[in-house]
Amino acid sequence: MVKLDVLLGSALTLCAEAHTLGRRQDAQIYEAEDAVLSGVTVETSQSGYSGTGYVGGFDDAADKITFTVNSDSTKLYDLSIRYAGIYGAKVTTVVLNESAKTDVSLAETSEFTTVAGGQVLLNEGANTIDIVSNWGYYLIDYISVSPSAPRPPHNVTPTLSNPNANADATALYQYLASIYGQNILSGQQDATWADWVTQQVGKTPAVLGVDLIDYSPSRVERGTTSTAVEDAIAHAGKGGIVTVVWHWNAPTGLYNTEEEPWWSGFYTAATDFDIAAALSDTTNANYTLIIRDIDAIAVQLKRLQDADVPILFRPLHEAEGGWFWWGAKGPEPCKALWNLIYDRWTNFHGINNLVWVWNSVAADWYPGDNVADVLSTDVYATGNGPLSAQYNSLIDLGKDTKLIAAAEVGSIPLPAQLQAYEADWVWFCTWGDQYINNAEYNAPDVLKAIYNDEYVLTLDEIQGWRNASK
Ligand SMILES: *[C@@H]1O[C@H](CO)[C@@H](O)[C@H](O)[C@H]1NC(C)=O
Ligand SMILES: *[C@@H]1O[C@H](CO)[C@@H](O)[C@H](O)[C@H]1NC(C)=O
Ligand SMILES: [Ca+2]
Repeated sequence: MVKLDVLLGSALTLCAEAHTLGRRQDAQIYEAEDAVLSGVTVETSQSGYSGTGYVGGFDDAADKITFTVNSDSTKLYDLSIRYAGIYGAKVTTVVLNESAKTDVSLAETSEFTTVAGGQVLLNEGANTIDIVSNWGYYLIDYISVSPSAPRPPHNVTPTLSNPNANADATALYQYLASIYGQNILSGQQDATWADWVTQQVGKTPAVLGVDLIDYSPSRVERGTTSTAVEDAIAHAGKGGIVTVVWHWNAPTGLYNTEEEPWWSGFYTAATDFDIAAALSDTTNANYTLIIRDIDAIAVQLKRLQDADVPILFRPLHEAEGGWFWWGAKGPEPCKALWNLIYDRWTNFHGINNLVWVWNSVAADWYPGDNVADVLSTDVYATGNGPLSAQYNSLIDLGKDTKLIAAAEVGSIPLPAQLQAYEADWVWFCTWGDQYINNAEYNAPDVLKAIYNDEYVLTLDEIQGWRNASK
């Protein structure tokens, strides 16, 4: 169901050039043409390179450049990549010492330009940094590293964006703020997979993720039922925290073909529903259907509110990827839809148990500090890395005034790396099926070690969280 999230989710790493540029000091440059090349070649036809050339020919998954980078002590560095994206927007993978991986988006460019590649923790002596193909078809001029400046203290907004937020939501937000930078909450999507985690590692995730997908009217009218609300209430009853996503099946315009069945109707590819057209005129029949759907989900949110369950609520997720219809027409209609749902649920329906979780990284998609409480992104890289490039991009997006969450992951970040990189994700939520139950993403011993690490909070360790920050 999230296959496309996986293929394209990695593209969510967006450039945080300002972040790196602001911090750059003593940059050491490593020319690609002087590094160890595997399956790639030195070229010179694209002008503007540094040194004696650049490296191209990333056309095979295993193609890579291996840089040997020296450090005089163990410390954190900001990595930059100088590249040209003359064949369009691509993604590359940065691999530190053959283990920690970070996916970095390379926007389309007509000339060489520099992009932030996140941070790398280099040990004293020689370290290796690989630039591995991933989407391929880009040109690499050099990489550079410069010691990271220490992260200044966070400056998290003390109150929720909704002035009428209820005591449950406020307590949840204050609890999250109280652990921010000290711990990470463990999380798992889907009650079945949360149970699986409990059986495998002997610890239960603190956060349960549920999906309101099957309450979408265009699915209900085709016979779907859901226990997402019951699952959420049950987890809250055990002292847990709940996060909610909504794969909103388009209200109408589902192709419903063999390739694009009605139950894929949240994908852009499965519907011709046009969010920009629907929002352009409030008397339009499709605007009415949008409202119908928002109101249908309000019924479910109210059940949670009535059960005193506050929610980390993440609608319109991964919008900037464009693979879901709410992001298919660019940032403006998406932001308008966000403002509409925010207003309708809070002000019209009086739903005040929500902590609003925004899930895109790019600044032009961000609806604003006044309608978001947590910034988040979804990352499906393997390697259990700290996802520091994405974390730093979200710090920049919210100017470090918002909590930051890894709302969907494949590979869970290693706690030691999170601390070393100061990547203070306040929770992670692993997706189900092959992401949690697959050694490629999370080896069984690694999963056990993560869930038993002191830095990682599990259900037993968050009991009484409502009163913890009072
Ligand atoms: C990376 O690998 C090199 C060589 O194996 C080793 O000397 C270095 O300590 C490693 N660095 C990290 C951060 O693991
Ligand atoms: C509503 O959306 C459907 C599906 O995209 C489209 O066929 C129809 O023309 C739209 N209706 C209006 C009034 O725009
Ligand atoms: Ca070069």
